[in-house]
This record gives sequence, structure tokens and C-alpha cells, in this order.
Amino acid sequence: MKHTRRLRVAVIGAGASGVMAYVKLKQHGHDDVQLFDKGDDFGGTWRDNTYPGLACDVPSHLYRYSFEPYAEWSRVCSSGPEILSYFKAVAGKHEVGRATEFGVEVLGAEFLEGCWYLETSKGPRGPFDAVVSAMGILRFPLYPDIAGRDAFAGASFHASRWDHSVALAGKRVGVIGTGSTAIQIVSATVDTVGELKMFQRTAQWIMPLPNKAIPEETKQRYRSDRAALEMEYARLADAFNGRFAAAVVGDNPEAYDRIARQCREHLATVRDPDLRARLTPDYEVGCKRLIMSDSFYEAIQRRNATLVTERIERIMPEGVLTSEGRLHALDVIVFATGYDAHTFVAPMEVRGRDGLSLAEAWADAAEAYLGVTVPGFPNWFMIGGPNSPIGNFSFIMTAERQFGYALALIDRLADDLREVSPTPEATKRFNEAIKAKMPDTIWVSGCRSWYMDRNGNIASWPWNYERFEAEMREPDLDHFEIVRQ
Ligand code: NA7
Repeated sequence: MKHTRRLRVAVIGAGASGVMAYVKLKQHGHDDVQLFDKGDDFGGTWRDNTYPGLACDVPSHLYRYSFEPYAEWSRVCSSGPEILSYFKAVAGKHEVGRATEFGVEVLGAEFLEGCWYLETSKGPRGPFDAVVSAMGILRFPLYPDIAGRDAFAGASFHASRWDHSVALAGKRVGVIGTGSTAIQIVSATVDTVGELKMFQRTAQWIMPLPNKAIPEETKQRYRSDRAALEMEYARLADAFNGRFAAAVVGDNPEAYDRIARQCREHLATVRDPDLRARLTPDYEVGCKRLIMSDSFYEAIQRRNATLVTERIERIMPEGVLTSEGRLHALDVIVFATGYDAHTFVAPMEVRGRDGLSLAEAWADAAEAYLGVTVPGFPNWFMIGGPNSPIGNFSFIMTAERQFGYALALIDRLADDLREVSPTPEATKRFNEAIKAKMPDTIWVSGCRSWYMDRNGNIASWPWNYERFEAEMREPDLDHFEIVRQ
């Protein structure tokens, strides 16, 4: 693609989204692109997470780039290391390393006289004509606010910062939390540890997604028949980003009923009625992100596993004290207590036009236009910004859609525009539509989840995926303030 000027583009983050942005920028003829990543390699969240049982719960044939089909996935939902090596291989193939500075944290960004200047842990970088924020969503581990947390005499760590120097074999291990992470860890470690105690604050709905190995014949077919591989991608996109997403936002009642029934039937396989009752959620299926597992119920019914549902009172040097005064003696505590999913660019300080900071602009609520751009922050594009579709579907596909939209604007910056930012009116209309939709969503039906932010605003995309794809197809320049070249 030929352009009238050579654009200098910064991409913050070299995880799955940052690498994708680089490849697509290059395909569109943008060859002055610089990536920054505070880690030491590609992979983002798949580099940082190394806990036992780590896997994606979205089928691998959908959790990949549309432009890099892959015939070799070993299972329906592949392990973390396999996913990491895929993303690293793609980065290697496209020589993204040449354009990436690792070990550089971007601390601030400022828009001055039409350009972005970055402040990093290794000094200033820039100027850049456009910035792509590809920093991921679940970056900041949340540690529970439990009294005595630091008093524990054994080993303790957050699941996403796994301490591999701690051997689990034969140990008394406590896992705090019942999210996707905790469920994977419990399933993967129950046969290794001596005793496993899972501390549950809230029961979860669990969908029995069978994680079968993909047979060699199937891989062989995918290797030789690209169309078959594409058909599998399309089938899964329809099932997950399509029907599943629609079911959760209320657009497909039959699919929703089927999912809810599957979860109930799955729960009914728990043999002990008392354990089953304690594992039964008191909110609707889909209110929290659904757990996908066909091994957890079996794991928690093992002789050496215990589900603790009494409230945690405090952590003692010996273990966890629960509300009925019982001390659960432990050697290791794993905090599988999730992430702050609503930080977006923070703690990076981003200053747009007139010195306005994103933190100031977002003091009441993080609001963007269609999740990608923000009024007053020209040429700043986000992947995974506020109200991006998050849930039980492929974020890789979402990231590609969002960046496709951003790229159409970036192309214009290289052709005839100098600055582009959404109008406050368009942004207000979009966010009012989200608020208007909020009472109809399942996310407000009485559970605590990261689909809502701390001020009670919806953090996800409240409509179906078709609408998202339609919105991402092409930016409507009437909704943007533009400065021409
Ligand atoms: P989640 O899904 O946010 O789960 C965190 C879990 O930790 C959840 O069960 C919480 O209970 C529990 N939690 C948090 N704080 C506490 C305290 N103080 N006491 C007891 N229990 C607590 O995080 P995950 O890492 O499992 O999954 C995140 C996403 O990663 C996942 O959805 C995929 O997209 C990948 P709560 O339910 O809030 O009562």
C-alpha cells in the first residue's frame, strides 16, 4: 500500500495484540514501527502465566491469528506453553524482534504539537505520529485483602506469578479463589499434592467443555487442506464469538437455555449432595464468566481435596483461619484471586490535547468511542480498551477486528489526515447506549464479576458480536474530529 507520508508508529506491548498490530501495519505499508515491552520476550500474558494446568478455554483453532492458520494444535483447548510457542513463532516469522525493544516500560505518553512523545524506563522515545496501546487486559494481579496475608510461614504467591522453586508434591496446598485459573490449578495439581483445600467465596457455573486431543489424521487433513482449517475457524467463530456471545447478551434464548442446561446437568454429576449444594451458584448462568472444564468436579471429589466454603477470617503463620474458628494448616497458599481488569493504560500517564490526562478524563468511568479511540487523544488507538467484548470467546479475533478499525484510520493518517480523534458527541451517544442496555444484561443479575467496573458500569460489550463486527468494519469519519495534512 502506497502512502503520502511515512508514519512513525509506536506499539505498546508485544503480546498477542502487539505482534498482530505490527504484522498488519507492515502489510499496509507502514514500515517505521517500534514496539515496546516491559518483559523480555514475546507472549504477553502467555509469557507471564506459567501455573500448572495453564490453558486457554477458547478452542485453539479460534484462538489464533486469522492470517496464520496452524494445523498442529494438540488439543481442542491447548496448553499455555503451546499457545506461547505459537505466538512466538509468528513473531519470529515476521521478524517482529527487529522492531521491538524489550525490557522497556512505557511510563508516560504526551501529545505535543501533533506528535506523541513517550517517556520510558530507558529514557524518552519519539516523536511518533500514532500510538497503538496493545497492553492486554488482565495485567495486574489482585491480591486478596485478607488480614495476616504476609504472616504466613509457608510459601505463598499469586497464580499468575507462579513460584516454580516451590515443590508441591505431597504438600498441603490451599488455593484461594474459584475462577478459571483456580479451577485449572486444582484439576492439574490434585494428584500431585498431599492435601488440597480450595477456598470458595462464590460458587461458579461450569460448562463441561471436553478437551480432547486432536487426532493425527485431523492434523494431517489440516496440513494438506487449508480450506478445512479455515472452515474449522469459521465454525468455531460462529459457535463462540457468534452464538455463545449472543446467548449471554440475551439475543439467543435457545442457545442460552442449552448452555444453562448443560451447566446444571454437569453440576448434577457431583455425587455428594452436600458438596453439590455448596458448589451450586446462587446467580444466573453467564452473570460471571463461565468456567470451561470437564475435569474440575472430578478433581474436587478426590479423597485428598476439600472445598472450604466458610469465610476466610485471616491468614495465620500456620495456614488459613476460617469463620467458624477452624485453622486449615497449609504449606503453600496460591492466590488465584484474579486481576484488576479495569486499569487499561494505568499506571502509564497519558496526556492528550491541552494536557488532559486519561486518568482525569476517566475519573468517573473509562469511556472510549467503540472501545478504540478517546476524545482529546488524537492518533491514540487501543486494543482491548473500555467496553471491548470480553468473555468466553476469542480475544484474538476481537483484537484483530479492533485493530482493523484502527488501521483504517492509521492509513488515513499516512495519506491525507494529520490528526484524528472521536467527537465527544459520538462518544457520549455510544456510552449512553451502553448504559441504556445495562439493565437488560445478565451481568447486573446479582453477582460480582469483572464484567462490571468498580463504579458499577458495564466493562464489556453489551450487544452481540455481529454488531461489534459491523461497527468495526469501517470508521465513520463523521464521528471524528479531523485535522487534514
Ligand atoms: P477471576 O475469574 O477474577 O477469579 C478470581 C477468584 O478469586 C474468584 O473466585 C473470587 O471470588 C476470588 N477472590 C478474589 N478475592 C478474594 C478474597 N478476598 N477472598 C476469597 N476469594 C477471593 O480470576 P481468574 O484468574 O480465575 O480468571 C481470570 C480470567 O483469566 C479468566 O476469566 C480468563 O479470561 C482468563 P468471587 O467470585 O469474587 O467471590
